[in-house]
Amino acid sequence: MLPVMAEFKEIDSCIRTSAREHHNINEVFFLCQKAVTHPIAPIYDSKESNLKPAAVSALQRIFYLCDKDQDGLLNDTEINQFQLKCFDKPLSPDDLASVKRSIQRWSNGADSDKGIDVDGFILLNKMFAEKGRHETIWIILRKFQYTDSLSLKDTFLHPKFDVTPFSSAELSPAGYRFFVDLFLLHDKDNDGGLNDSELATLFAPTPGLPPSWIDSSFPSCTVRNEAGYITLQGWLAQWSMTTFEEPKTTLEYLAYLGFESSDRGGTTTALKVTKARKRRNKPGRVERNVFLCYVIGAGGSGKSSLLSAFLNRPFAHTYHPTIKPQIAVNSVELQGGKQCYLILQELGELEPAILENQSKIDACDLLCYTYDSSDPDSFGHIVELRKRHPHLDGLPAVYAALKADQDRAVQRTEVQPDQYTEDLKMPKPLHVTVTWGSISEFFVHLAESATFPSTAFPKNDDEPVDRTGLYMAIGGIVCVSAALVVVWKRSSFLTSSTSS
Ligand SMILES: Nc1nc2c(ncn2[C@@H]2O[C@H](COP(=O)(O)OP(=O)(O)OP(=O)(O)O)[C@@H](O)[C@H]2O)c(=O)[nH]1
Ligand SMILES: [Mg+2]
Repeated sequence: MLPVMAEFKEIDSCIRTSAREHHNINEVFFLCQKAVTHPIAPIYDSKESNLKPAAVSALQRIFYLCDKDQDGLLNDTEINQFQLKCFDKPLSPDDLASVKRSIQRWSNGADSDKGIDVDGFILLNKMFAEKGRHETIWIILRKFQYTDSLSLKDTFLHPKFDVTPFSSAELSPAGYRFFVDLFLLHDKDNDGGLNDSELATLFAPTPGLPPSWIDSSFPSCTVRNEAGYITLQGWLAQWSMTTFEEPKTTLEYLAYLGFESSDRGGTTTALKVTKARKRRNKPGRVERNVFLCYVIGAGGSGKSSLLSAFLNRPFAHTYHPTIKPQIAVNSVELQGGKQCYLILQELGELEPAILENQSKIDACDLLCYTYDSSDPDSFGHIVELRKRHPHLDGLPAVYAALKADQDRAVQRTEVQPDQYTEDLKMPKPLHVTVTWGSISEFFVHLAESATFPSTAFPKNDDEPVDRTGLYMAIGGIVCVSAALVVVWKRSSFLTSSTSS
């Protein structure tokens, strides 16, 4: 058999057996079974005497995930954690020393005192394959959720996670913690930003940046430092937005990046679903932390500049009309210190299509109508738009008169903006400009309006609501009723005095 086996490498094993003498009966069935449950062919190329490329890249990814401190080496603690995860038992110090010795011998004396590097790890697995212990490799691969064809299990990448209508997905505290730790681990130079190479190593165990990030020209859609590198604040804002818009992508990347929940609950424990939002103009706070706001208004009214200012970018005089929709996401601190994330989206050429799309409208938390207060032809766009899309009145809205640093022009509309909003029983347009530092207060106002949507709806006389929030509203009701009591008393006094 030996020459035959030497010629046909795909022969897994050969064993002498006899039914009459009951010799090696169990063994032959064991080998047959093993050939099926732990096949060598997908992981080892016997002709080349090498692990196959797909197996090598899976093992490299596993090495990377086990290298918790990202120093390029598995130290003793990391090796033990790996051993426990895969084989449910620790490695004895003697075994550990012998593993290291073998690697050292095979790799021509490379120093493995500090730990095992990725080449050593691959070499170790190659040794398993060569010694016929390839089931060990399969145990490792399967523990890390690989299928028999060496792809990651679909149920692992895409677990069941439903977002009910009128709800949204957000990161849970465990999810935020994971992304904070990941950022800090990869900011090797401690400059508070992830540069291109740091991002590349962070995304090494994944297929690369999520496609939607590339579409929204990441990282330009979120907060960056002076060098242009994404900051921790921007990183968390980016994941908040991804989770809001496509929770499946976040779940997929949590799996690729090695998220492990404390209670073995899987990647879905990093997410949560918000309460369904029913009547939008109901007074009170919406139980969400991530809000989507469409910024709509005439061309050149200053929408893109507003998005830039939201990301703390310096003001630019040059005008580049927006064609593709643009996004800016950042965190905002509400009055009282609570933090939320606001996604500002300028719709570009897709404005009519998005405003006609019911699911896009359902996903939107707030509209920000903008016009250029120095351009007499700017406000007309809002008037037209509201006429053309009457269903927009179902959304809370804020009116913004931009470029307040310039001379105010009389708008060529039938009614002037202040009167227009007053007729709608809406708060008057806020005059703001990105050239003043106080613009940040405007973003807080947007976030507050999304949080307390009833404040951004037409004022209802039966239910007086002030836009400074629910507490003010309650105060208002108390004041009105007190006034009514006084009036009633006076009139009853008058009637009683006249009758007497
Ligand atoms: N003085 C002044 N100029 C501003 C202000 N905001 C924007 N601009 C300028 O107005 C021009 C148009 O601004 P954009 O932000 O590109 O306008 P936009 O609404 O995004 O325009 P479209 O994308 O074409 O719809 C640019 O040249 C800006 O520099 C502001 O507050 N004050
Ligand atoms: Mg623009």
